[in-house]
Amino acid sequence: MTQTLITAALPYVNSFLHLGHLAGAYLPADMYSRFLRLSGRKVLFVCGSDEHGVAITISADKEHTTPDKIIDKYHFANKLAFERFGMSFDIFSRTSLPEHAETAQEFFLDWLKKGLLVEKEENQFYDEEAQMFLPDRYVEGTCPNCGNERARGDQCDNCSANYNQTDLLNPKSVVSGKTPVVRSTKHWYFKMGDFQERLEHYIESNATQWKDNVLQQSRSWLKQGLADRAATRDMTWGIPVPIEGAKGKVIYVWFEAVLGYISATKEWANLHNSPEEWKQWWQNPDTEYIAFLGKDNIVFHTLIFPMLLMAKENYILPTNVPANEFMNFEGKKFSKSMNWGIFLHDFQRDFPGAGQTDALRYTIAMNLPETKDSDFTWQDLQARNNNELAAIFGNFVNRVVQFLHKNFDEKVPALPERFAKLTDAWKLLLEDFSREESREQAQEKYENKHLRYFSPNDVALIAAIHFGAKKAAEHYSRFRFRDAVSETMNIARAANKYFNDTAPWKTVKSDHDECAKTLYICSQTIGALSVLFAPILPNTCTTLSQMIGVQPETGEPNSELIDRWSKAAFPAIAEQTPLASPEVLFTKIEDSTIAEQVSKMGATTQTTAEIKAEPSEMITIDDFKKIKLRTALVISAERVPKSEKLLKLQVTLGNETRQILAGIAKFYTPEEMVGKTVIVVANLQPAKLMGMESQGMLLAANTPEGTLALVTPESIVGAGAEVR
Ligand code: B3M
Ligand code: ZN
Repeated sequence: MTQTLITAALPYVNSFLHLGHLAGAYLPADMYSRFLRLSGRKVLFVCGSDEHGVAITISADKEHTTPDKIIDKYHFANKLAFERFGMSFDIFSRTSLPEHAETAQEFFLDWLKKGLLVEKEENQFYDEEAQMFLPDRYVEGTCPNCGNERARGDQCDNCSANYNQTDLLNPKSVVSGKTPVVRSTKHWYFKMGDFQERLEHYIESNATQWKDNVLQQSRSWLKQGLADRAATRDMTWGIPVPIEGAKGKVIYVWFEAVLGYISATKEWANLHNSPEEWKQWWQNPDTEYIAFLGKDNIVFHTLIFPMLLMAKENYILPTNVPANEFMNFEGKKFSKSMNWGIFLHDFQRDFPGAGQTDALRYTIAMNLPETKDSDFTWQDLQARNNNELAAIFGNFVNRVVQFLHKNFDEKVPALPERFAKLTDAWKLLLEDFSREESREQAQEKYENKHLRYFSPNDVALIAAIHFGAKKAAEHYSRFRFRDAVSETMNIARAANKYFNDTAPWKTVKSDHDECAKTLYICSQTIGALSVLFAPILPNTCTTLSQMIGVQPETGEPNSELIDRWSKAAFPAIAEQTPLASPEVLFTKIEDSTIAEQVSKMGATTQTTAEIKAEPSEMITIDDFKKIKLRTALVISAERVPKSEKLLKLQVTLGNETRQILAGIAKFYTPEEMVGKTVIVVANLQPAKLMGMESQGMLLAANTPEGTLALVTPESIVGAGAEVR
């Protein structure tokens, strides 16, 4: 295959982008696109806003506005935030465009013509007060499978079970809060079962290439058997069902949003005055198609979307769907309502520098949830920025550029007569390396073979670049982005070691020719790093290229199809190239900056004045010391019959077990509690509740929404630890 189509899941425009979105789908997709372009591959990188579905209408209700205003607010905000984050989309479209509706309706009519839709009357919840049928997210109730009391209409976030909304227990309308009635309504169901075998074959034919998490979810859906699934909804917001008798009904968002990748490509083709060119991507067997997304979107891209493409015929299918898991924030899931997480536009406001954006990219990339959930912390951002980007990469560049400014007339050194043929020898050395499997082998074999031109230190550094670039490429090709980034940073480490080991500050006096050669090699190394770091640090690599007087190449859209990656280890910067004035690539992030950000985490909207205790509430330190706070591990948990509020917990304080009745049943399920480490008041007089003894009290914070959030230690401390 000669070209690669890349899509990133179309974000719902119901809220701002946060760091979890970037880690789940967008940063990996951008790194992959840039890496391929830098490797000379023809790439089309497609994304856009997902503007239909109940996620939008719920958000509009919450913000007391209308869906069309909500989609504009978040579409443009997200588009700008993506641009500032360095996303190199070829097109960032939106599914509210007429071209998308045309595409979706064309597919729908094709399904009808091919007999893939069956009309069914179905029971659905109807809110008599709001006078509307209730789409899935408009109903909340108790999950029929696990008892989670905050389950949504069609899917339980707690146990991932899928069910018909009328199976929900104790249903409540999200619109009016009332109990809905059941009314019959007609919908068009897609006969997914017709594709069971083809999809099973499709999944298993990719099994050796796809990630386990993706295979597991896809296989479990197939194992349950693909039942008919409603492809329409009773809603006014969305793409109208294009047939008689379907007034007030729209195409179910997941049956049209994935078609948004195709309509976005059509928009791209039109913008390039080549309206038919979209077919060169979607209807061309020479296209490799990689779909990036988070784990909650997997089956819509491995089963639903392939099924719709199979139904239409002549379309390619995803070659790979390298879904990531979730990135949490400071140990907890992102929560807009609890102000827990970092919105991208907030980060960009507080850290506007291009290098700071790259520091965020690097920190996320080094901690991507590729096989399991991962965690973003402010401390990690500071450490990655200060101890790696600044202290390793930035330090090497700064020392070389400063040295060149001071000792080589602000230019890349000319090679002395003695080394006039150095680049020819460099070529031969790389040919030697290309016959070796590992850097260690190559270094040992050749460190004394080219002594006429290269010292063992020179060979070591050139080997680090050659094999580092090769390994990073292998990692990118297997969607192992963390490994690719680590491999690249190791090259910068080798470069720093080279500068130290060759000690040019000495040879500039003792052997100027040797010094010129050393700094020539350092200059070429900066050139190599400006290509190899580009997928991760596009802003820094642009600055770097300008500093060393070369054209920036960072894998932008419409790049020339030149394979710069595999040539990165070979000199690309001419002798005597004039240098621009040195710039600091990464400014140190101070503790105070991090402390300020940490203090904002989960902050309510209350001002500090409102929080200040009244004088009468003031206690002395001795008063406080009377309260015995301890960590406790929850070893069992169960509901209390006839109580909506209480959970009966057995907790251990290390050397003793206590029974505690806690009023948290509305916010935590028994399953969620077992294994949690909580903070308890251990010297509280025992109390009788519902005839049972409670021997202590858990600490929990009130949230702005009136829910409770347990107070837990931020790192593992065990049970019975004193809390002061
Ligand atoms: N908008 C889900 C999400 O934003 C959905 C992805 C659509 S990809 C076609 O998480
Ligand atoms: Zn459940």
